[in-house]
Parts: sequence; C-alpha cells; structure tokens
Amino acid sequence: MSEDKDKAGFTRREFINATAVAGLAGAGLGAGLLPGVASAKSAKHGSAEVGPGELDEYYGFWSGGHSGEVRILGIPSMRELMRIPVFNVESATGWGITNESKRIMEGGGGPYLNGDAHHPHMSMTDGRYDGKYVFINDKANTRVARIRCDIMKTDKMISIPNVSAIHGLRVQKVPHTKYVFCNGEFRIPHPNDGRDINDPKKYKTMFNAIDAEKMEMAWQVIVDGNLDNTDADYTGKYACATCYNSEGAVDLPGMMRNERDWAVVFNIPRIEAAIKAGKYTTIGDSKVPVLDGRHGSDLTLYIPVPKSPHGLNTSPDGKYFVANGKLSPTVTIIDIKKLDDWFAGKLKKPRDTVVGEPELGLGPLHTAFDGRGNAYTTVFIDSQIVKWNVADAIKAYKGKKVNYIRQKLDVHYQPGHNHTTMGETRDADGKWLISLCKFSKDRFLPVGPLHAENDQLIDISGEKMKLVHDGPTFAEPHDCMLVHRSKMKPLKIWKRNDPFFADTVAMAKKDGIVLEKDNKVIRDGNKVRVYMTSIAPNFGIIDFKVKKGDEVTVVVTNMDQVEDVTHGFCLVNHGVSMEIGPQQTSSVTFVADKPGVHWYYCHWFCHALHMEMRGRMLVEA
Ligand code: K7E
Ligand code: CUA
Repeated sequence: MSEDKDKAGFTRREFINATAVAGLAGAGLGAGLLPGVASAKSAKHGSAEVGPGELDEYYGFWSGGHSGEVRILGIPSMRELMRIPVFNVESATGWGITNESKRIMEGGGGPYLNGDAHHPHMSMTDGRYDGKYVFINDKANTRVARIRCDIMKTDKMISIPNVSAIHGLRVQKVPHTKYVFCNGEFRIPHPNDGRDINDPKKYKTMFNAIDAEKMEMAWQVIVDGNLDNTDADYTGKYACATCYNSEGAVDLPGMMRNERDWAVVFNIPRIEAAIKAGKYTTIGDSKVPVLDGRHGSDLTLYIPVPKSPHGLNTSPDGKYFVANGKLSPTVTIIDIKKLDDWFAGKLKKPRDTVVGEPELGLGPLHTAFDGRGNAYTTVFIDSQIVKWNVADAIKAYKGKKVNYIRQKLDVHYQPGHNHTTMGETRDADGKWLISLCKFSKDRFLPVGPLHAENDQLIDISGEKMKLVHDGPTFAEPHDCMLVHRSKMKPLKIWKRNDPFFADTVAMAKKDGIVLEKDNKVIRDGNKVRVYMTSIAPNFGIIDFKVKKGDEVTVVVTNMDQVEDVTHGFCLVNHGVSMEIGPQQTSSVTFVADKPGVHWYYCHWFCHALHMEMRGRMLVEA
C-alpha cells in the first residue's frame, strides 16, 4: 500500500528523511529542503467533507471551559488542529513550567493550576476580525488572557481587581478593539478584606474594561445585580450586559423572586468623559478608576427584561442587542438607535427601547445570526435551535399577525452557546452554525460515567438548517468563534526577535551569550545557566555538571529552520518539559536536588535519530 503524499508531495518517510539529512548536514541547510505548502483546495461549499490534504475554510476558536485552554478546530471538518494552553498547565509544551510561560501567568496572579475559560473573542477593526488577538476569560481565578494569533500562544494575562469571577467577555468592535469588556459575576464586599462578610446588601460587582493593547485595566463600573454575558455595538458607543439577581440575594430561592431582571447598557463616551473629569474613586490598593453605575447613574441604563437573562448578542447589521431569557421562553430585542434617544432624554421608560420579544421555546441561552436577517437561538430545555426572523419578530411585537419562527431543529442535547461563521462581525456569511451541546448521552461509544460533550455542525446556507456532523469534545467548550481563514496569517517558523522570549534573550546577553551559536555553562554562585542550541538530532551540550542544590536554568535555542521540526527538552525525574519550535528559544528553571546521573531527551519527534537526541546532567553530591 502506498503512503499518502502530504501537500508538499512528500510521503511521511521522505519527510523524516529530509529532516534527517538536514540534521546530519548541519545547521542552515534544512530550510530549502521542504518546499512551502502548496495552496490546497478547500472544502466544497455546503459539504462538511474536507479530504486528506485539503484545508478547512474557517478557523474555529473553541474555549476549553474548566480545562482552562483554547482549542483550534478546522471548520467544516471539525478536526482539532491545535490546543493553546492558557490558564492550565500543559505537559507537552511545558506551559506553566517554562520561564516564558510562568512570567505570563504571573501577570495574572498565578500560576494557578486550573482555569475556567468561557468566551474566546477576536480583536476587530471596524467591526471585522483583524486576525491579531483572541481574548479569553477565566471565571475560576478572575483573569483575562490574550492569545497572539501569529504564534498562537498566550502572550498576556491579567488578574481583574475588585471583582470575583470574570464571566462574559467581548471586545469593542468599532472603531477598533480599544477595550476588552468583561463582567465580574459574583458580588463581593469592596474592598474584600473581611468587612461586610455577613452583610450581602453591601456586596457589589462591576463591569470592566481592559486596554486591549497594553492588557491593563482601563476602568470599572459598579452595577446592581450579577453580570452575566455581554456584547458591544457597531458604533463604539455602547456595550450591553445581561444582569440577573436584581434581588441581590445569596441563595437560589432569593435570586428567583423577581419576574424581571435587566439588560444593562453602558455608555462608553460618558464613562470616558467622567474619568477625564476625575469623577471616580479607587478601591483599596488598586489604582483603577471605579465609577458608580448603579440605578440613578447617567452612565448606564437598566432595561427590565424577563427573569435571569443569559446570553447577550449584537446583530451583525448593528441594529439590535438581543438578551436571551433563560428562565423565560423569550428573547428581548433592544433597538440600539433608541439608546441614543434614551440618553438624550427623549424616552420615558427604559422599556421604550425594546422593539420585540419573541417567544421561542424553553430556556433560550444564546443567539447567533446569519447576516440575512435571521437569528438562531439555542433553547436549552427543549434541546433545540430555533431559527427566527428578526424583522418579523419586531412586526409581531407591534401586533401584526406574522409567524417569525422559521424552523426548530433538534440538537443532541441541551445546547449552550451557538455560533455562526463570522456571525459576531459585519462579515456574517450564514454558511455554518455550531451548536455546543452540553450533553451527548447516547451519541457516542460509552467511555465511563464522564461523557463527552457534543459540538454539532449545522449547514445554514439554505432555507432549512441541516445537521451534518457530531463532534465529541472534552470538558467544556462554552463558546466558540468561527473566523474565515483569509483573516489569519500565522507564522510557520519563529522570528528570532520575538518578544515572547525577549526576557530570556536579555538574560543571555547579560551572560555574554550569543544564543544562536554558543553552547556554554555559566556559574553564578549557586545559580547555573546552561545555554545550548539544538539542531536535529543534536543538543549543543550533551553533558553538564552541577552541584546538589544548584538552581539550574536550561536555555535551548532551536536552530533548525525546517517547518514543523520542533524539539523538546525533557529532564527525567524533575518535572521539566518544554517545547522549542524552529528558531525559538525556551528556558526552564529547577533545583538540581538529586545527586547522580539524569538524562534529558528531546520529546518532540524531530528526526530519524530523535530517540538518540539526549544528554546527561551530572549532579555531584
Ligand atoms: Cu452560556 Cu459561560 Cu457563555 Cu456557558 S455561558 S453556556
Ligand atoms: Cu529533537 Cu526530537
């Protein structure tokens, strides 16, 4: 049987041979041996089939829930292409183990060993994905992280002060992503230093804006209730968040009492003007400007909507915010133009901004759009996606007899988020819809009491929604985002001046080391720094000596220039593992506390002699 050729026309065997030759021939020769990837055909429209060697049309960015990571899937094939460790510690790449990743996690107050990532959203310019960053929240440890899309690595993380549990997260769409908006969900005392612990009436939470480029806090706004999800508009003026527990209770029966909670609108220009005018306070040690946006403030508008709303979604034509009812069978359509009227004092009641409230089914959680005037709402309890027409729902609210429901499709089972291709941008193209189902029950081979979830691919290009694929996923993607591949320009090989490892380069410089060629051990008291290169199948240093108790930093620079030739550095019995991609520098620090011979080896398959790519650390007693 002949082996499948890859896109470059190489068989797997020829590929390994090519890298072997590159390695044996020494540095620098590798690059020319593998031709660049020829542009492959993409999937036929309307078909989920993407043949071997063909490329998907969309990048899907999936949150990883309480696994703490982000995953990249190809759409429509639903093939998992990559995992990006974010809030989790990850064995293969050494995320949370290497110095480079630890520095990033320390920015978020960590490293913690867990995270709970819900909402991945890409930076935008003029309401369109710009391919630069993906932002994601951590509900578990009140953090927000940023992924750089050129290297697909987390590059910044911050801990959000004065709040507890970051849930909803979206970016400012227009004119560009100056702010990342994120919701503090749980209510806590301010400051949370032991005061008021028995007085829930004094608990509060806040709506937060992060400076997207600097990844620093910009401002916070105190609200009534608990913030859930959020989205921004297409003028740059407003963000809106769902807000439950208007009762201010700390137990379930208390939170259920009121028939209505709110969608809260934040007036961004007014907030910015208030900060400029110095009309803010700070809390405790934090220097972040805090504004009061509770009832009575002119910075916010509280629109009563039925009971415990959950998802909040902006229609891609920029006209509406849609708040999803969760405990009510309805979604509430808010006319964004009418928000201007409200803030200009032209409307009497906050509800005057509501132009529709279609009844869809039991448990509406999230809504997506196709760019053709239709919306798709997940109804959790009914286990369905409801396709409905926005204009018709608005007519019905005015009293006209129209049926705004276009179709109800069973999904399997209990969907949370759903997402359309490009659907949270002006470029919504209405081709595919993903339903992220919380339960899979009987859809897959049983694998023990813990079940996979089920991410379903639905063709929405025609009149009728058509379920075309079941995709099992591990705990627990809440949300995803589907980006056309034309928006993305990921690097294939690292740049030597990448800021990701700039601190390590600076350390080497102080030691007089040229990372690209030096293989040297530097002793500095009981600190030892081991600088080595790696070129398949060799480490630049195959043995080094340290003394028991030394703090050892190993710095490896991968001088291979062949695409896909990543090396690893794994030191046996020391919990040390790291990835070193082509032209990347990675470093790890540990204490050599065990006298004896300790092998280190390359654990990313790189070469025919990959097994032999190793060396010894000799620890003297
Ligand atoms: Cu609905 Cu965290 Cu977006 Cu889960 S949230 S489903
Ligand atoms: Cu280098 Cu495997």
